[in-house]
Amino acid sequence: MLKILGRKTSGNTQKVLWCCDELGLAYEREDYGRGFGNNHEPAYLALNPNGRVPTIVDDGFVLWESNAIVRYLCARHGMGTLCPPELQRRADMERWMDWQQTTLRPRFHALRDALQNSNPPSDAALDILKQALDDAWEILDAQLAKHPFIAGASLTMADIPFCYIVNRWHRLPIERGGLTHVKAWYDRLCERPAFRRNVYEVG
Ligand SMILES: N[C@@H](CCC(=O)N[C@@H](CS)C(=O)NCC(=O)O)C(=O)O
Repeated sequence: MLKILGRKTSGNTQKVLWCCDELGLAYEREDYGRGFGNNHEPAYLALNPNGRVPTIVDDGFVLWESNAIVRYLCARHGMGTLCPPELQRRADMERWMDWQQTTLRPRFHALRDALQNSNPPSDAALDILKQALDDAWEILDAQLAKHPFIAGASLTMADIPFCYIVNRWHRLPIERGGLTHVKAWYDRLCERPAFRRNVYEVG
């Protein structure tokens, strides 16, 4: 059976848990990572030398990097639903998945870390971080103006990696003006039981 190693409070693990739930996959999950203190033990490092979560083991096949795991699971179990068979449709979705990791994620973490810092930066510095994140959200907002989900009319693997960021961004103590399409998309995600179970209710 598919095994998922990672604490459920980890945003990157939430991508994999939500994905499995949307696909209706059975799996076993074991707690690894912050608080559990076992992700730097030799047995875990032998699977994932980064000592980060999540890692999956699927019939002996070991994979780490959350977005690579989502791609793998969707291609294996969601061909024609979460993963399209057409190469160009798939490349379009993978582009958004990469953009989540390389563009949105660092800007979100920069703002959130600054807000949570016991010695927070000045308002002007916070405004710069917030603007950088809003600039990225604007790009996604324009995409979501075209259709209800990132890559079309229904949920696909393109949406999955955004789960924890859009959820946690809605909980930051900041003004979230505009971005109406991002907000409507988040409301749409929150209507999905699998999203609520694995992301919204965990935080
Ligand atoms: N690029 C990796 C990042 C993995 C990562 O940084 N995971 C965090 C949790 S979201 C982690 O392992 N933190 C340390 C810990 O939980 O002990 C991925 O997407 O899987």
